[in-house]
Amino acid sequence: MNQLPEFKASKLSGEAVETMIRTISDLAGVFEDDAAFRQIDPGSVVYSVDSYMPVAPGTEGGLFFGITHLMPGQVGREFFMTKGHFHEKRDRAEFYWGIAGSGLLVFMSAAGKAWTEEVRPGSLHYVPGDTAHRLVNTGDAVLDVGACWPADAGHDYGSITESGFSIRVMAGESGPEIVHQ
Ligand code: M6P
Ligand code: ZN
Repeated sequence: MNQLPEFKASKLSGEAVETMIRTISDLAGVFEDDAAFRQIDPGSVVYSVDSYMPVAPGTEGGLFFGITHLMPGQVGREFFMTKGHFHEKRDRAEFYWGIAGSGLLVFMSAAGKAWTEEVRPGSLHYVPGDTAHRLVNTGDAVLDVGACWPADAGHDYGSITESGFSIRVMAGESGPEIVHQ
């Protein structure tokens, strides 16, 4: 029998668990400060995602489970963040929950209205359908965040790649600042 996946502390393990790594070079065009971006080693890991996908992607009614490990860091004044996405099937929702570290979850409606929720150990976040979502690590430790999403949600990165989110999270004099675009 296959070893079942195990979720302990912030680690997801087991032979069915897949790991995806995103380096700074995978995030070209995401951060505002291009000069600062070019100074970072292209192979630097910004985040990894461990996922357990018990059914094939696209399976209606199925669920996926993942943990994102987002490194602390900045590109210029802007905090490290995930690419962020809408779901390909736009009405699909998702749960995120904070496990370790501190940060913000940025939401954006299809009309471009953005808002945030604070992510900390134990925080629970419902991402409604038709809403883009991105994690930002505003702390100095790894931000570990769990996620559960429908197997047929898919990822739509296109509109984010084109126009980004309507807010950015930057390091200010006295903590994180939300800058409207
Ligand atoms: C969470 C889930 C995944 C997503 C990952 C990284 O674990 O939402 O579906 O892939 O975060 O986010 P992104 O795909 O935006 O890089
Ligand atoms: Zn999602």
